[in-house]
Amino acid sequence: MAVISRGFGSHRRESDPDLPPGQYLTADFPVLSAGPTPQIDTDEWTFGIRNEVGHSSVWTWEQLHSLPAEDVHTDIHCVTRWSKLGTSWRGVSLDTLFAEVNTSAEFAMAHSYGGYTTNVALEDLLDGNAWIAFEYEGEPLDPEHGGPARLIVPHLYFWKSAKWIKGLTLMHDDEPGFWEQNGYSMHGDPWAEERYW
Ligand SMILES: Nc1nc2c(c(=O)[nH]1)N[C@H]1C(S)=C(S)[C@@H](COP(=O)(O)O)O[C@H]1N2
Ligand SMILES: [Mo]
Repeated sequence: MAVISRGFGSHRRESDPDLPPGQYLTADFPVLSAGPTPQIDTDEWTFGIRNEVGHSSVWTWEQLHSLPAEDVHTDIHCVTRWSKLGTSWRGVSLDTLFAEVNTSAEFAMAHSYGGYTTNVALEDLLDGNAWIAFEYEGEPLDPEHGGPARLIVPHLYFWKSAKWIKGLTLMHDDEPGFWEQNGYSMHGDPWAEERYW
């Protein structure tokens, strides 16, 4: 008779209901960056949202921190198949930032310091779905994980969560970002396994 030690093996973990199909659990926090880590001084950091008629709302680091921040407890899922459950972040909700933006656009292109881009639909950014995060597990966000601040859109695969976020450009029509031009899904829902096209 087989001896089953509960709580250690991969069986319990891989059948975890919080794990999307085709994902495995990891306890560490891998770094996935398409290029070098940019060094951005918070004195020079800004985040802007440019709407579809070219009007920009821009926040300095200080202005971002004058807005109400939220603690976010969430799972994250990378398309390379690792998932990490129960991560903790602190940041400003995109709903708070979009309160200052006039738009009828349906899509956004996220732009990062360093040149990375990724497209996200506004419905995936609003209604409590996305944040500009500047703390991870109670500490300032590590530069290699996107510090000083990154976008987090945790219900989509993690490539949509642009590190070193610089701004959003709003668009009526969806356009592919960096990985999307290289074959990744335009949407990226891990529960529907929207990995590649
Ligand atoms: N600016 C930027 N953001 C990025 C990336 C990148 O290369 N550059 N990689 C994406 C991918 S593919 C993943 S899985 C996550 C990885 O985040 P991490 O390095 O904090 O784990 O960041 C995403 N955001
Ligand atoms: Mo990724």
